[in-house]
Amino acid sequence: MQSVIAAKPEPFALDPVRAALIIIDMQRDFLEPGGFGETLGNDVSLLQSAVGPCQAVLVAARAMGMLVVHTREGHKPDLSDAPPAKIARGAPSKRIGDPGPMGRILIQGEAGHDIVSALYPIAGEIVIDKPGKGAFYATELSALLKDKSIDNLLVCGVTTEVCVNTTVREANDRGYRCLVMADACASYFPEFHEMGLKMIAAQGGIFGWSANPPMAGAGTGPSFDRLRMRSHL
Ligand code: TIU
Repeated sequence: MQSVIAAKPEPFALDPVRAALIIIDMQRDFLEPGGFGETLGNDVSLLQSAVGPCQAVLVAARAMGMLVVHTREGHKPDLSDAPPAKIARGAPSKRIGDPGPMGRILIQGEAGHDIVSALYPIAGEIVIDKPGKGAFYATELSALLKDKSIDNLLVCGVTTEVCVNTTVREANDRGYRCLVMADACASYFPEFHEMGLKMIAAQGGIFGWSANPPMAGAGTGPSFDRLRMRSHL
């Protein structure tokens, strides 16, 4: 059943059979103290605002039988997929691969690399491990979506202007229609969150659409319409 979601710059027609929900990098390394986000000098508590709205979107997507994809940014234990320029960047308190309170920073298999418990994947959902900011670079995501004839993506997660934006730009160039769930994204920089969303929907939707997800705890239903989607901006 097709839904029409209130969105910027115009309503977004959603056919759940041809759509996937992509939840970007809702990992302990970004959301909890002691992980990669904090080593970069960020206040990780700023990302908590996305958890409830992501849960609401996830509940709705599961109720609609939509394909759900979770992504995780991180690297192999031997760092063979971590560009030296990425490891050397900035002046973090700990570098990628260094030991931290949640295990080695941004390394696959460590506690910090895992998805936060509130949004943990269930059986049948797909987890994509990505070495870059975009979910398409050096991953199996393109092949997976093509195999399932999916050409519409609902995107949420963190951070708005980094991995969410990069993924939406990659997806847009590959022909996907992307709807970014505004309140279900967050940034360490509130002004970048706002501008990151505006950049996507400006110029008639140059990279995609933006909308607000259903209110957290709004319940389940067969379509996003019934979950009282709110227009963004
Ligand atoms: N630093 C920052 O804002 N983000 C990242 O490094 N990765 C993601 O956004 N996932």
